[in-house]
Amino acid sequence: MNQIVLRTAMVFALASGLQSAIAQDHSAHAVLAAKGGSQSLSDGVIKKIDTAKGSLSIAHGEIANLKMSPMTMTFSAKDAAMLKGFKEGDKVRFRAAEVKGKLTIVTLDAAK
Ligand SMILES: [Cu+2]
Repeated sequence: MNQIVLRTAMVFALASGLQSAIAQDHSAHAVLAAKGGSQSLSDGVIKKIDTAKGSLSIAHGEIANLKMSPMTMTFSAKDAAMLKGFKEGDKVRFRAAEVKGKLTIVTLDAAK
């Protein structure tokens, strides 16, 4: 009798463990989907670049995620190393976000 109770308890434990694994899987998917949706890039042209300071000036198009109209402005790079290989006049696709109150380039790609 005790063994049956134990077995039943184990089956429940297994089943609920499986369910929480499935639930976690779903929430991971939701996070990925939300991330993908907010990763849209903006167009721009590099006007000035300071690889030592890790800052760059970009003549940018509309930045939807920051609700910003086209203009030329200076951004900080999230990481100075990400500016390697870029120069003034380069067309870029980038993502800017507010990081600790500063407008920061978090993604920078060469535009084709
Ligand atoms: Cu701007």
